[in-house]
Amino acid sequence: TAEVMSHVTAHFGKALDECREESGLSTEVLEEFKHFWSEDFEVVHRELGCALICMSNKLSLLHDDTRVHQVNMHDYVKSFPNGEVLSEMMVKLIKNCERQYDDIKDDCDRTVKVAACFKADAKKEGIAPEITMIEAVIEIY
Ligand code: BOM
Repeated sequence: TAEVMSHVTAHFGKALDECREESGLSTEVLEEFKHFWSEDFEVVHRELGCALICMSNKLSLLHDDTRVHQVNMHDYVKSFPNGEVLSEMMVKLIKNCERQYDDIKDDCDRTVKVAACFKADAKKEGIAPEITMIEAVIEIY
């Protein structure tokens, strides 16, 4: 659900600051991670892909080839309130997006495409959070 996704986003977004330097993602492109879900934020910058890899690695959510680690992602999402209702759907959507962009060799380029695909599909499935929902839980983490 979007409610659960707001928790995951609020927690996951905390890793952004640690990853700014190595990813080269400027605050002009993305000031706070919650804006990832904003209607008018376009998921297109290669640096965002690099940042997502860096952030995910801090939480051991990826394999060495940067594809999602299903077990760890499952456990991570399940660790949030009501997480078990979102974890399977989330892994399913990401895997489905990974399949569509498997031919892109550059890890950062591929990951930003996967992330854009995931954002679009999450909206279609009604599990994309509103910014206000993320703001409501961001102080917990
Ligand atoms: O093969 C690439 C795997 C990387 C997946 C990253 C997709 C995540 C998109 C960004 C949105 C994040 C919101 C919550 C945290 C999810 C881990």
